[in-house]
Amino acid sequence: MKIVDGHVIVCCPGRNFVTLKLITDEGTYGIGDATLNGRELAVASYLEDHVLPLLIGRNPGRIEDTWQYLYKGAYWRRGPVTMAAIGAVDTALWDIQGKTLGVPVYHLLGGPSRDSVLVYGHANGTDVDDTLRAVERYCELGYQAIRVQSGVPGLEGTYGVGRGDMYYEPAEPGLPPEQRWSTELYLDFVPELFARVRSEFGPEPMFLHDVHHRLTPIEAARLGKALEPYHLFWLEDAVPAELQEGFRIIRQHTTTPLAVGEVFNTIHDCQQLIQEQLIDYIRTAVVHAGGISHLRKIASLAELYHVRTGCHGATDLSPVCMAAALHFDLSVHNFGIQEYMRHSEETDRVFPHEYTFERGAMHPGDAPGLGVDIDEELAAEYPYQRAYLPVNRKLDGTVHSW
Ligand code: KDG
Ligand code: MG
Repeated sequence: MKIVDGHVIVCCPGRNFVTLKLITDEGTYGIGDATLNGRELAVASYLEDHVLPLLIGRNPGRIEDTWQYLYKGAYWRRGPVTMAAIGAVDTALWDIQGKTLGVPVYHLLGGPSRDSVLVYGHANGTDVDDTLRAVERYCELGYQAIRVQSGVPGLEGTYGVGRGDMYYEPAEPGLPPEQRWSTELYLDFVPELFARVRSEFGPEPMFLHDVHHRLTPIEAARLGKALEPYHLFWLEDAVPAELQEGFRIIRQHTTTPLAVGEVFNTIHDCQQLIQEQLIDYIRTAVVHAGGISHLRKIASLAELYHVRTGCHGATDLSPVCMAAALHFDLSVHNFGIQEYMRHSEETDRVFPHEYTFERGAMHPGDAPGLGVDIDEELAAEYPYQRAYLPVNRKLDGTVHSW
């Protein structure tokens, strides 16, 4: 079998997505997500201009060889654009392989290690009462694990507080919006928020919180310690993770479990974090960390060190990535949890899929391949719209991590 054709589809059914489609001489095709929020066209060009010409004539069954060919063969390694492009090719090749053999991709990955995949949803509100109402609605929807984010009194626009109801979309059409930040106000507020959440909902639900890279290690240590009485499932992205050894400081001070990795692209970004057992959950995503093949290597390293997976699953990762993540999650032994920020109805219509949600858990379905498709005619009705993630500044105007 040979790859004879391929193209990139950029569409905006409520938000931008980049999708790679590879077609074989037997008529089978596979798809992969290549969406990099706010930098979508860079990956589209990388694929169209530099990668697609290399794939024509290749055997789609040579998944690992193609990965190595694109990674080592480019000479220029790593980075989000390169790795999203390689991730899209890898995902599409697993899809083709599953369809060719007539089995769901998880069967090719060793079969199911569990019956279904625990997911967490996103409760957010402009203040504590609003957030508590959102948590209640997620509990009613059957979620067992819920990420809790709330507006911080005194700050306009906080990470994780969405524009819509039960929905969170940070990218804005046009130029990047700016938000304001105060570490002091945030650190005073978050323990109060979780004290209220636990007192209203009791010990049972699993609660998560995302700091979104905004603290220094010692500030993160203080927050982790203050949150210990509320037994978080995890505290996410407590610090910007370029400095892996910075996590030692957090770890020395708190038993709150730590998660990180949604912006990582390779195993090299988390090697020290995993080997020194500085984290509990690794959040690398299929789309941004080189596809299913590379994620399995990260999971295997993590398994040795009691680190579990917790794949990123925000709305800016398309349903193609979501499907691929669910096949990975179902099969990998050291799975922890999967993020599930539900997509809009428009997005779901453009990407029909087999995956299902029931009582706080998901299943990828049993269709051959990934069990997800793209309706290209419908996608064409939603052309790309330039959009950016916000930029964050401290109250004195200094640029801060968003
Ligand atoms: O594009 C950025 C989003 O994916 C990110 O802000 C979402 O932090 C995020 C999360 O945990 O889902
Ligand atoms: Mg996050």
